[in-house]
Amino acid sequence: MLIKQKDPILPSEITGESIYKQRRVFMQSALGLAGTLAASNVAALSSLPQEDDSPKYPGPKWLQQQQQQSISPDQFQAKDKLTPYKDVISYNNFYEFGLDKSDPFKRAQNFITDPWQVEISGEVNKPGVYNLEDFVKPHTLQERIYRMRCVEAWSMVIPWVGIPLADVLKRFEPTSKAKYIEFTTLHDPQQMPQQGSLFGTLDWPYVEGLRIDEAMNPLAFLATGVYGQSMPPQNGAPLRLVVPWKYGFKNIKSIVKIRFTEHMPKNTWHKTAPREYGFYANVNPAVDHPRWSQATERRLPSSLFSPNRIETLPFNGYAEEVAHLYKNMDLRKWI
Ligand SMILES: Nc1nc2c(c(=O)[nH]1)N[C@H]1C(S)=C(S)[C@@H](COP(=O)(O)O)O[C@H]1N2
Ligand SMILES: [Mo]
Repeated sequence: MLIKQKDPILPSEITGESIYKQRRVFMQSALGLAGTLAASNVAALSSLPQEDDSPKYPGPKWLQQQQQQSISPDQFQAKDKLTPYKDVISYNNFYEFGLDKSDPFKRAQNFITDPWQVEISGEVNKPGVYNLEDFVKPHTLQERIYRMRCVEAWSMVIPWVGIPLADVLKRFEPTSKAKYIEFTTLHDPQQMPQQGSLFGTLDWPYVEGLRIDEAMNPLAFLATGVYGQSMPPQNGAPLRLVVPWKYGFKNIKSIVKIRFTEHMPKNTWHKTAPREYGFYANVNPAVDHPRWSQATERRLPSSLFSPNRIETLPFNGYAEEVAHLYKNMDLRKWI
């Protein structure tokens, strides 16, 4: 990955984080009322941190309604301090919109994410093209607070909204030949300037994959939003993968295709630099990237004077949940 020796732009001057936390406590107690939300509570649920002037992304009506009906905080709630909303939406990797961390925020604001369809194909009994609404509606939205560790050695803590990947995949009835899942990002050079660039960066569209047992692990998540609302375009609206024990590049954005396959998919970064990036990409402080150490990370927000460098944990701190998936594998080889 192209590493920029720069400090993150927009270090958090104002954060909406404390208000957000209060709201979450409120939300949990409101949800405790066995679904009897008064209209006033519903209004409170949909309100976002007011002191933060960062843009909000309302998303489609049906999703707003679903968010207001219920977002259940489930068991996966990292205790780490949340990365402020401002940083989550303005320090991004989304190469389709440019290579600088600030490019996605600057260039993705008009990205059309509604209507949206997802094509399901390959080794399944129920292939088809589904409207995002039909894809998401059958599920209860959950909130999960996960650490996200980029392979470039920075990290964030993000409150995602979304649905468990396993629940979604099972609906399409995978056949016994489905050994891997392949995900593909939208290809639309009209909207994604870097896809039309003559200075080819990546082989578009962006592709990622998981082994089926990884995809079925309870941690694997399909996110439709952050901070209690719909996904900002720069974060991969309207649907992106979140696999928190793996390096950030596995978390493919703006998904339009999910294919069940017998063979290991060729993921974009592995194709681009096979000696530097593998298929598995499990966070591993013991195996350095050929060009830098993976032993520590900069936890955002971080600056020159306050780098906030912390130790990187095996499987990004999720070993208990996922280490068993790799027990017979040499993780120095299978990077
Ligand atoms: N389609 C697509 N998905 C992508 C990327 C990308 O360039 N294109 N970048 C990846 C990388 S390297 C990281 S670290 C995360 C960043 O997610 P965030 O911008 O929401 O923090 O998205 C991942 N998903
Ligand atoms: Mo990344």
